[in-house]
Amino acid sequence: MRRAVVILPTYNEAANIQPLIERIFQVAQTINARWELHVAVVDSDSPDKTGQIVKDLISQYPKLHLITTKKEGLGKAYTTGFKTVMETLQPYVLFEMDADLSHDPQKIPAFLQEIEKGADFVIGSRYRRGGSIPKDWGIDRKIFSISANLIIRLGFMKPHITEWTNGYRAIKTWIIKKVLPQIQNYSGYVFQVALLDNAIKSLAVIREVPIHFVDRKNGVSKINSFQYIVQTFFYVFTHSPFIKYVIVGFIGFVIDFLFAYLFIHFLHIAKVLANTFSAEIAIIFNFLMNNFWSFKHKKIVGGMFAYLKKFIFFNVVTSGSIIIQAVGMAVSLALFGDRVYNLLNIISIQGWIIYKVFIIAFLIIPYSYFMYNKMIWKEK
Ligand SMILES: Nc1nc2c(ncn2[C@@H]2O[C@H](COP(=O)(O)OP(=O)(O)O)[C@@H](O)[C@H]2O)c(=O)[nH]1
Ligand SMILES: [Mg+2]
Repeated sequence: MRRAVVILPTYNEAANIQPLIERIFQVAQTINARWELHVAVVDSDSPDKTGQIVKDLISQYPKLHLITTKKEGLGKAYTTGFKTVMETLQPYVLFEMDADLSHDPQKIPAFLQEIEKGADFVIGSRYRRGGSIPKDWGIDRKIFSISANLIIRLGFMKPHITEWTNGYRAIKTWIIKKVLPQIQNYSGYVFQVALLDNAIKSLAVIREVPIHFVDRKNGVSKINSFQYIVQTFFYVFTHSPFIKYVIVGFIGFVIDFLFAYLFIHFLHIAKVLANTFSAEIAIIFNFLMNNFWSFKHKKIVGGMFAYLKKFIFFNVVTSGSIIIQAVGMAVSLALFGDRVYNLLNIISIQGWIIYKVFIIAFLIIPYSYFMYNKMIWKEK
């Protein structure tokens, strides 16, 4: 029999915690005999005595546990909970669930079913078909939640993962063990994004089940929206391989120009040769930066020979972009003409510059990113 432990972080959930625990243990009676369900409440010393309510319920529910922590934010509560539960209960799966009745325990069997089918990390998604956010949310809250998830999805180039921020999940213990060192410094709500990001980078099999999110009826939300938005965007910006790859590409472009200029004006090397050298320097820079920064979670292994092989591939992929540039430019010139555009009658700009920007943004960047992920920094 495998053990699943539902971790419920609480801060002032006195009005919600008892009905929630009762509902979870009702569901526990209906799940198949392969699973044994426990509940661990991680209470940050709530002044409203949430902890005491849980303590009083333990005699009635032997599979209920209470962990008490200081008030240090949601992320810290979860990491403390994970560690304690892994040491004391040897779970196979850990659940995250809000304790304000926003997450329906009836969904637990659906999560376990996905685990049994081979998932390592099951996300309860409000944005998958069949899931929902509350109808009565104000338009501002709807726009905020939808766009935040969309931006994270695109920032990480993982469009098939529809939900990053919600905390109803089932996660196999090995993943938590593996990513704990990377996530334990995220004390706030951004912890949820960091946990999923690290699980993906650990090659966890991710699945989603649709959920209906219900607004809390008792108590108040503890989220600090402003801090949350800032931390989330900062996290995506500093951890997205795609954004790093774009930054590296841009710096590589500047390096190419600088060296070409240097070679031509100071070393008086012929222009064609100078540009060939500068391009190769930029290519070497891009290769190293992508390997040790953008795609460092999939760094090349296997010594000098493996590096050399991948570096040659890298040059082949880069040659591909030169061909795309050439064909793209020829097609653009033929379609739109070799002419000057007057933008709002303020500045005039040569057509080829506009075409080049579009070719780089919509063809070269996606092409190279796709090829790097498929040929050079493959998931192992
Ligand atoms: N232990 C603990 N739980 C927290 C803390 N902050 C939030 N929670 C719990 O995390 C869950 C989600 O928080 P909530 O305030 O409902 O956030 P919202 O749903 O995003 O508005 C609830 O069960 C909270 O009680 C904290 O600092 N410590
Ligand atoms: Mg809530």
